[in-house]
Amino acid sequence: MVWDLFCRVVDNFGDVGVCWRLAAGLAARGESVRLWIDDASALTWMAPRGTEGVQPLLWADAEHAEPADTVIEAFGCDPPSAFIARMARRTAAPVWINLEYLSAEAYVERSHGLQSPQFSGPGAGLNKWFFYPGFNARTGGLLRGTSAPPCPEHWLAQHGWARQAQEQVVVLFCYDTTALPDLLQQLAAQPTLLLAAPGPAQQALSQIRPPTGVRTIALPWLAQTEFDQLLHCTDLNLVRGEDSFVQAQWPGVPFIWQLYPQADGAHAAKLEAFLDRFLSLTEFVDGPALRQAWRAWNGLGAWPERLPPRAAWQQAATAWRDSLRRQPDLITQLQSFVAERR
Ligand code: TRH
Repeated sequence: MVWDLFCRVVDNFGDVGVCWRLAAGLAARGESVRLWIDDASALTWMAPRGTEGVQPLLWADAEHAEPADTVIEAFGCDPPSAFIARMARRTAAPVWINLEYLSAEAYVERSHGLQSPQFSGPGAGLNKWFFYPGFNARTGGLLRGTSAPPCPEHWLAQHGWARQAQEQVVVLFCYDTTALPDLLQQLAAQPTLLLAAPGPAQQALSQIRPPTGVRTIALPWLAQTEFDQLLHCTDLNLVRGEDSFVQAQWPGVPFIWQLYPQADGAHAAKLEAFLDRFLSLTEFVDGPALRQAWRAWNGLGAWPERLPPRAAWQQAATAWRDSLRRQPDLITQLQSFVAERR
């Protein structure tokens, strides 16, 4: 089956990251994907070799294309109106889905799977379905990488990131933050190898001297499959936005999430909603310290005196991962959702 997937890059790499992961995941299950994207530049490092079954195409060229059986717009990105008009003219209307942003808030369960009949505009007569990713069976589930097994032996060393004796390995992928010195102080309680992603993480590190015991390496942009693998080879992952946050939940390794900051402060409620779920499911006794650390990392409070003890935190991350594995992943759910509506 052919899927049309529309992706508009607003900023950063989450739009392209989610769309590429979805497209590659569908292709890995035998689907054919036309990825209509307005700025494919990040794909040069994120997916340098592409993948069979996914065809990246210029957004503007969709104006003249014939719609396929399924049309997905990521994050309400509004496909070109000429394309939507052609969808409405098709004898069998395509299944049209809006893939929404991820949140653990309660509205997601209420909104997942709702339809929005189109009464006016180029798509009049069509139905658009809302598909919400999420953390339980009443949502559309989560995207998983197509590869990334547990860390292969010597993987870090092969990349030049070998850990030295006693070192913990920490990935740092973040936005601008004033909380970095506090984080580094906490990490320095143990010898640490900090692997910093390009962008704000490396810029911030270039302006401070890390405390004794913290060794830093600046990473290049990695292909998405390599980045996924890296998250499985570490002791702690600091991730951001949407897609790296989801992928940091699969290894069963402690993670700290920096949310995409929203001017109206909506990210604060999003953070609490996720932690409420995580802490209640895992019954993590050091929940208050974890919550305080996450809030602090997001500029929403002061650092706790210490990070949660690593063994218990690790156990909680694994329990959480196991619970997520018990629900069908997003692509499985999307395929059934579409099949039921065709
Ligand atoms: O880049 P982001 O901050 O994206 C953001 C958020 O998604 C935010 O919610 C959204 O509103 C905004 O974009 C538009 O973080 P995110 O979501 O983790 O996306 C990063 C992608 O980059 C993810 O797919 C992982 C990938 N990546 C690599 O492939 N290689 C790398 O080396 C790194 C660091 C990331």
